Amino acid sequence: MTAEQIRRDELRGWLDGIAAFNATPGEGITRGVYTPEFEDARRYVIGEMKKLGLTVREDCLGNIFGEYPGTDPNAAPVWTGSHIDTVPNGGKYDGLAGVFAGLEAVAAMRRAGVRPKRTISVNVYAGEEMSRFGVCCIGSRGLSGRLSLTDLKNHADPSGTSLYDALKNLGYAPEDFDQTFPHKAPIHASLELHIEQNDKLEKAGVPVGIVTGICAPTNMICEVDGVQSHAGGTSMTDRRDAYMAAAEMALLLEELANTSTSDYITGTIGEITLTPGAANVIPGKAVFTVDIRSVSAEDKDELVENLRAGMRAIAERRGVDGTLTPLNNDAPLRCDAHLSAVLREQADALDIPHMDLISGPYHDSLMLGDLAPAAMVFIPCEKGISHDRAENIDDDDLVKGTAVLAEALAKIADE
Ligand code: HGY
Ligand code: MN
Ligand code: MN
Repeated sequence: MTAEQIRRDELRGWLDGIAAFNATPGEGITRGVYTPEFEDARRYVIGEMKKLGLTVREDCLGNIFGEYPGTDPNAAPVWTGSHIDTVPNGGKYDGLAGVFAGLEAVAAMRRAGVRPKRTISVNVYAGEEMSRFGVCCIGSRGLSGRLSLTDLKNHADPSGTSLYDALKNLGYAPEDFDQTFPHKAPIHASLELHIEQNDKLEKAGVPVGIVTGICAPTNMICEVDGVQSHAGGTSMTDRRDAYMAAAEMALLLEELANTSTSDYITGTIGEITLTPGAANVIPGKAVFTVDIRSVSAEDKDELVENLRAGMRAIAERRGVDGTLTPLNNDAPLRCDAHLSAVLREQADALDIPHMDLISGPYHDSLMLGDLAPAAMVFIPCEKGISHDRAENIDDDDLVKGTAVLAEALAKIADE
């Protein structure tokens, strides 16, 4: 499949078509996992898979498997695909580019009469983004064995609805969880196309990136308990201000990430809630999220340890209580060297420039690396913007990335 054989308009049509399933029209894309928009988007993808003649399977977490059968049904399959859920007010391409690139890759094979030995399954993994249930990569985490039935029952959204009950209410059968997860049949390889979500490819003027390593998240919730009191009646020396303590802890996180010697490490606080949340009341409580990423587990663990110690010292000095509760602490993934070499060879054969890079964002491939050798191919996104309504791609880059993915899938599926 050369780039000319990849249908640019079909890819654009799918990306625009699925964008209709959105809770915030005109304000970016909001399609949280297990919401009505998500379920509509799942039905849309299943419909497009069936139009391509794929055999479609689903599981009780809402993962979808669109299978392009190989000539040897007993050979371990090759997986590709990504996610269709989004962050609030996010973009049109995070995850989606990989799902539709996978569909077009197998469609191009079918049009070219290419039927490899191994079945190629184009997958949609449910709930890749950090969800309202406080867990990310739900579908791929389940497949990899890092999620249990107990987790389904323990993870709940702010209304107190457990992930288990949310699945039941939608007609899934989470009671079958242990029969399905972790995925037991062997997988030969996993390849995922994704937008870079950074600006290295764009700055280098290169249309394709080969991912050498995927950073992994450590997500935690920090609760600071101080003393709620009057904003005017309490002197500055008498305060036990939960927010100011949280703010100092936030600056500590930033300083630790900035001064780390790691190849790639980030620290982010994306959400904070103050109680009671009134302009003339010193907050008695602050609850905030901590998101730490690194391509090195050791560097991440070291930052977490230094953060814990620093937070304790801040809490002591300010007379507040602080707790740091871990949600997940995932291991980074070094992408498979052989699969990455095949991707580079196919890009060279297609005369498509490429470069290696690390992925700061995590992806479903991080979990799938537990099941099979995994590799990723990136395409640029405009100014590196992602997780924002301004997220944008050049369709020519998506066509090139899809051609590289298609050629690599066909070759790997014939191994
Ligand atoms: O947050 C991430 O890295 C991914 O986009 N969910
Ligand atoms: Mn994302
Ligand atoms: Mn993504």
